[in-house]
Amino acid sequence: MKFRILTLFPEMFDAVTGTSILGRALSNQHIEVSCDDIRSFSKDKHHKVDDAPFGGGAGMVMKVEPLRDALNSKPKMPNSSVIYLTPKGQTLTHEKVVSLAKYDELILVCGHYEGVDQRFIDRYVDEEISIGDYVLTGGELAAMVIIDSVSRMVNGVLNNEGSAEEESFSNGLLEYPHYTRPQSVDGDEVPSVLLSGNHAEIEKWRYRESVKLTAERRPELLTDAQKQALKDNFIKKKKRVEKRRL
Ligand code: 4GX
Repeated sequence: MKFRILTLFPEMFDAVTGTSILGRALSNQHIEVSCDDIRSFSKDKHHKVDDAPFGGGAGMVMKVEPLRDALNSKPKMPNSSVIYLTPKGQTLTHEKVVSLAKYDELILVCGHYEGVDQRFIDRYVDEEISIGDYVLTGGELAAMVIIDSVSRMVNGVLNNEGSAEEESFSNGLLEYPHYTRPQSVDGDEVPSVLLSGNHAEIEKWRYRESVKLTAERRPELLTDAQKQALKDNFIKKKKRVEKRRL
């Protein structure tokens, strides 16, 4: 997977290229990250990349020509998508991340100021994506969220086989809680089922914890079947309590 970024602040991307899992993915050539500095494509003597909005109003708008020339400075791969990061875009979800991972190249356009001239978006952008309903100072951090989340869906990037599948959202649920050594810390114990060695019971416990947590925090993620299972369980428990009382 190749990520190509059009930005006014290429040095910001050192944050994702130098470290940890993405650093290794780069050295292993599972992913590739390159930046094109939009300012270096300005033909203006002051390297101007923005101008006042037609119609008036506050702030500045990024000009078409430097963005266009930066984009056209390299050939696109055949299976690529040009993405503009903006709060107006489709909100990023796990499903969207998975579908973006199918491209060979993602070209990420990072805007600043009040945004970019609409004519650049209309002519060159394939899709607009938002990473959430809040406003950043520029598109760079949003582009890094795309790079990070899409990279881990690329084969070979995560070394522990299957772990991208096993976690939150791949099964549509929030993840069950995790524990590690020591077995007791400050009087807080690990749930005993996890020490039992009974893998079928452990799997059941984890699934139930996932469903319980999702019901508490993100009930909208539960399927009708999962909600029904929770209700059935609740009724069963109530009946057990009633039986004990008799
Ligand atoms: N998810 N930003 C884009 C420039 C801008 C301003 C106004 C269009 C209209 C963001 C987000 C985000 C900050 C990137 C403003 N573009 N990007 N930038 N939320 O907040 O992706």
